[in-house]
Amino acid sequence: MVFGRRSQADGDDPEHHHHRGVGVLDRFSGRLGIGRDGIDRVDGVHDHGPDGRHRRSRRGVEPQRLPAAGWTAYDPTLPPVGEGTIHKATFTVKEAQQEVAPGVTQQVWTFNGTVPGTTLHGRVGDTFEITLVNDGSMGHGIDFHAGALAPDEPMRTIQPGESLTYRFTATKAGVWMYHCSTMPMSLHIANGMYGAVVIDPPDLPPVDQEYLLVQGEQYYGPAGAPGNADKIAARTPDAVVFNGYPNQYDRTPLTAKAGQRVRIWVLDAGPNESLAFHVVGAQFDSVWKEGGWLLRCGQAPGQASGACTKPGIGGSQTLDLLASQGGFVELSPPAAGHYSVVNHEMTLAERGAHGVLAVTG
Ligand SMILES: [Cu+2]
Repeated sequence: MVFGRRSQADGDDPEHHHHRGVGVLDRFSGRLGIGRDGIDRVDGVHDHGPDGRHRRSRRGVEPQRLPAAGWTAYDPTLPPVGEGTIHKATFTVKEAQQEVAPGVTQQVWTFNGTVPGTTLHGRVGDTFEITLVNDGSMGHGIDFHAGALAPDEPMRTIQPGESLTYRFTATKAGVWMYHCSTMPMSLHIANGMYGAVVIDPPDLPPVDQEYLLVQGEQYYGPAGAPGNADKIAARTPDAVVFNGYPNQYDRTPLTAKAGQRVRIWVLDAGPNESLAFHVVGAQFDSVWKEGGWLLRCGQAPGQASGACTKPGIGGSQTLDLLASQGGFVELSPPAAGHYSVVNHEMTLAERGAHGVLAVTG
């Protein structure tokens, strides 16, 4: 099954949305390093252009700024597995102007118009038949890590107006990256050409809340232009983001109830930075990384729910992922509160790889 979507929650009421966002950000302003006077503590001070006009800091997002009216968060909910074992989808490459951070508009390159691109979710053994259509202005291609095959033909670059069919069978579980296969890949990925294919392990128990966070990086070029290749080469991202937009889940948090079982799938799409995935106030009782359990909560035989009835002695604080790697963590928030979801490489959290899991009683 395929899904490409934006959350509709709050989408009809940007005013309400923004009010809620401001409150959440205020609550976490200290942690984000943003003072109430609006001065950006991430870089220390703003710099000023030669004409004396206030300019963006060279690096560091400005989370106190509001997104444009009508902005909605990328839906972090993992879409359900589709019916059947053969999943067909069209991935259309589109180059478009998008607000990639509050007050920052760039030309993004996308699969199906969103960053990350359409999420695919299936089971081990499923076959995916993807038609790639290049509606852009330059060559693009695609590489699905979820299937093993000779890359020569399916991963070839196609020119504007061309299409190809990419067929693979997902023989192994994982949260697999896909990305544009055209050089320079660092630029094509940084500009938004990445996404996830989630293939469930066969015995995965259901949980109460299941989310997917894909980390990406932003290297701003001039307004309305693609990303800056020099910044990419220097590995100096302006922002590091979950699901395409810095700090978006500070404004529109992930949600759960106290005691519920929460699974968060995470993928580090890079192109360059790593991800030390941590949830403030929580401990992971189960961690699955790159095809296997690092830690697993005891499950009673035939147990229908995902409840952790035989918790083990060991716990985990952080799932470590290099560019392209993925996995999931499971946790049960013990009480109502606001649990920050962060890249614990703190400089990257302060550049936007930060959100909130809002837990109610
Ligand atoms: Cu591309």
